[in-house]
Amino acid sequence: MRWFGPADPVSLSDIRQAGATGIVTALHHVSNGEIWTVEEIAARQQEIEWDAVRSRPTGLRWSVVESLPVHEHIKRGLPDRDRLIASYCTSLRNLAACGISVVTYNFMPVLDWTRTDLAWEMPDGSRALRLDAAALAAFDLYMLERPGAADEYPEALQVAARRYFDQMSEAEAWQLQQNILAGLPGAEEGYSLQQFQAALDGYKGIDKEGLRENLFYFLREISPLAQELGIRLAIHPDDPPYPIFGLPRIVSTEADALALLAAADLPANGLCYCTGSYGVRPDNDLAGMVQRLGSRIHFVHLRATRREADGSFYEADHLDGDVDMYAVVRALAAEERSRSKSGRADALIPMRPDHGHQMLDDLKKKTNPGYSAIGRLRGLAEIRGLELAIHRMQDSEA
Ligand code: DNO
Repeated sequence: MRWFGPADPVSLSDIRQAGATGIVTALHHVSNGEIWTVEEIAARQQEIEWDAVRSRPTGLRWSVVESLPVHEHIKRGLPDRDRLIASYCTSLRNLAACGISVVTYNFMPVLDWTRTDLAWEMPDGSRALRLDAAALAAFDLYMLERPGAADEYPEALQVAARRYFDQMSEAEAWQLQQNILAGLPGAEEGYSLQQFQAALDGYKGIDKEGLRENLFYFLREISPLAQELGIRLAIHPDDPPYPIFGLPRIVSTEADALALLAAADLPANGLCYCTGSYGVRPDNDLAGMVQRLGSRIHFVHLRATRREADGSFYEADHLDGDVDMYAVVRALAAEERSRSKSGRADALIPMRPDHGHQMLDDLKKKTNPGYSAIGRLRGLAEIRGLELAIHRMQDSEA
């Protein structure tokens, strides 16, 4: 399970009790572009793995880094990118020296994941994250007033956005802006409206092809080193998996994934397979992608969304979204089996239950949106049960 470090209201002990064994975390206090030193990595590792009060191992391991962030200047291909990539490589070397071998990152310009509503009420009273297409357009068209934005939305959505905007109270408008710009858990940046527009302007002249070239450049630089160090790189897909705010997106589909894997064709250059992100697009065949790309999947996020007619979506229960979770887990289990047959050292693919509803006791607590304890515990428990049953079935078939 993911842990945001000492400030996370969900403790390591909570995570252990949820049934997790691996910790997914980052040095969130080190700013983007700075080097992760061996001292800092080892100290965090010690905190996760050693129970100092009882003088014994906690039973947890820091198994995955999420994320080692990629600097905006690398994404934009600015002249100082070589220096920044060299720092990134030093961090990879330091992680390898500490025995950490899976590193997640993303190549989304400006914003990490984006939602408009962080407490959408489900019929059972729990709360979910949601992206409302009209709210996003309302923010873009009437609050940010981004030049050229109107050309990017279909007529019907512009009308819905206007209605949405006109109905909002000032407090709701402020909340919407916060939800989009303040940075969701794990994001490194937060912006004011002006800062945001300036950050968007930084991508003027960078289209899909340009951004892709910058990713490929980065991958060609870091993949051979990762391969040599025994580090498996896992790129997180775009969330949502389509362009927003006029920014190009390049990790949204199977074709995108294939292209980036081919750009540096080494096993180390791989994917973070996030079913919640890829699954927002009906044209992504989620189980088929595991069958076809499986050997390069180094980390898995399991989560399901439900799509709505206008492009909105919300985060459903893990087993109750548009994702066929049974088919995905079955394909992953088959991939693990084939790895283990061929003697691959990484036969077990790390997985975390991604997000969860705010529910039960957590409704009374301050929680990190998407990252409260109980909803994720529920997701983990359901997925582990599913996995166990699939393993048993595959055993009896073998
Ligand atoms: C959201 C997460 C993302 C992810 C980064 C990876 O819950 O999936 O923030 O960690 O995009 O770099």
